[in-house]
Amino acid sequence: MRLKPVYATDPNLVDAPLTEVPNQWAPQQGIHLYHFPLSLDSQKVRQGLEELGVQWQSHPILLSAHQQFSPSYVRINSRCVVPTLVIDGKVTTDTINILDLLGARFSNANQSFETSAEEKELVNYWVDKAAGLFIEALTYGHIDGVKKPFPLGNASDSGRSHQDKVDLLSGLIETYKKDLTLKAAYEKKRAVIEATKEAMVAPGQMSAIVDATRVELADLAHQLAAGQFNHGGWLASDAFSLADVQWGAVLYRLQWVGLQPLLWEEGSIISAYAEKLFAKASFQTGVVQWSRVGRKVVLPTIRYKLLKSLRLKRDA
Ligand SMILES: N[C@@H](CCC(=O)N[C@@H](CS)C(=O)NCC(=O)O)C(=O)O
Repeated sequence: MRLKPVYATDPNLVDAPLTEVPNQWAPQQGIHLYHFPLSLDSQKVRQGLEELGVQWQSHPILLSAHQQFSPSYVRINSRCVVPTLVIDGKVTTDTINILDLLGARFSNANQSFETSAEEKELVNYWVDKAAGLFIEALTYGHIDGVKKPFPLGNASDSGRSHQDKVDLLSGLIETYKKDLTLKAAYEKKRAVIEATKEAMVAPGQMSAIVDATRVELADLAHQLAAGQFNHGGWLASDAFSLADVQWGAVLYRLQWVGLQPLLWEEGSIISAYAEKLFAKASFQTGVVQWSRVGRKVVLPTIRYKLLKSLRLKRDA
């Protein structure tokens, strides 16, 4: 039974994270983030950038229009996922890896994410725990009694959106069969999506994933009560850390998809922690302001699709 995302459990199925790898297809100057407004991992990295006070250029990759599969993007991130960070033509992938790099490069300026050596171990433990939650399944999978918000409502249809991606990738593998780099990226991605879909639709899977998540949240409540949070600090340290960046986006997502009543009690220590996380200016700028679905996702997607069809008509 699969209870965690492929990226957290199967390093052999996905391309290894890149750290500052020169890439001729990437912008050669400045700090650039390729991201999707509603993506959980993009939310984490945007908050990290805000927290560190880093100026960055935004490149939205519309997952709603499957832009993560466009050849120009796949040449930068062969995992076909967001986010991707580019600094002066050098590519860094994988959310945990990107946040570590940002912390190492930019934390001196304002001491953000600085934790003691003992705290660091605990911070990493809670970073990995958040990254191991199967948020993709909880977001898209059908859960009895839970009505997903717009625009997810339709996608929560027993793996239909994942099957659409598998079909699209099969077409791309055929189209790009002579470009071995693209072909390999699409084949790997198709295998990841097939494994993810299976983990959402097989009988009993979704309820097992909900139960496993509830256990993790009980651990979270325990740590909050026993650790620094109870003394005016944060999850794993006195100062705000990368563990808090991870959990802020996670709790916000679980609330948004209507899972809070199944996972933690209203008014509990988790709610108090969530409130403190969501009140941070970096969270408001990096996460909340990008969550306006109409303006940030629906309109850009319509615009992109219209332009694409106009271009196709013109070329015909
Ligand atoms: N944690 C991995 C995976 C990231 C990931 O799964 N990103 C999602 C959005 S949060 C995505 O791009 N999904 C698009 C797709 O799988 O087609 C990483 O940071 O590289």
